Amino acid sequence: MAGNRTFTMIKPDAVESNNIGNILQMITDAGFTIKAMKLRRLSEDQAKKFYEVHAERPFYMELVEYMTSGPIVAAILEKDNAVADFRALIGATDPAEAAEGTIRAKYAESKAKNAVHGSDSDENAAIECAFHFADEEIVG
Ligand code: IDP
Repeated sequence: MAGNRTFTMIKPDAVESNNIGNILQMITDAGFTIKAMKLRRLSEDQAKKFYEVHAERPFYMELVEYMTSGPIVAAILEKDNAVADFRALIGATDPAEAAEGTIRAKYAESKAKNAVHGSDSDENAAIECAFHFADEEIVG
C-alpha cells in the first residue's frame, strides 16, 4: 500500500520570485496537510548529500550551486497516496513539459530552476524527511 507522507522543497527560484505563499496554497488546496516546515539555506555539503544519487549526472554541480544560491522551504506533507499525488501536482521536471495547472507549469523558470522538489518513492520520502527534520519537529 502506498504511504501517506512525502517531502517537498520550494526551491530558491520560487522563494526569490515570492511564490512561497502561492505554492503552499496550491499544496493545501490539493488536500495535503503540512506536518513540518522550515525556511533554511542548504550548505554545499548538505546539497551534495541530498542529491548524491545524481552525482554522476552532468548537471550535478549546477544543481548543487543552484540549490545553495538562496533559501529553500523544506516541508513534510501528508495525504493518502502522497508521493504519487504530489508528483502529479508538481508536474514534469521540465516546465515546458509540465501539464497545465501544475506547480511547475505555473511557477518554474526552467528544467534546472523548477520551483519545487517532490520525493519519487516512499522509501526516498522517508530518507528525505529524516534528512531535514528531527522527530520532534514533526507535528503528530
Ligand atoms: P525531479 O525533480 O522531477 O524528480 P530529477 O530527474 O530527479 O527530477 O532531477 C532532480 C533535479 O535536478 C530536477 O528537479 C532539476 O532541478 C535538476 N535537473 C534535472 N535535469 C536537469 C538538467 O538536464 N539540467 C539541469 N538541471 C536538471
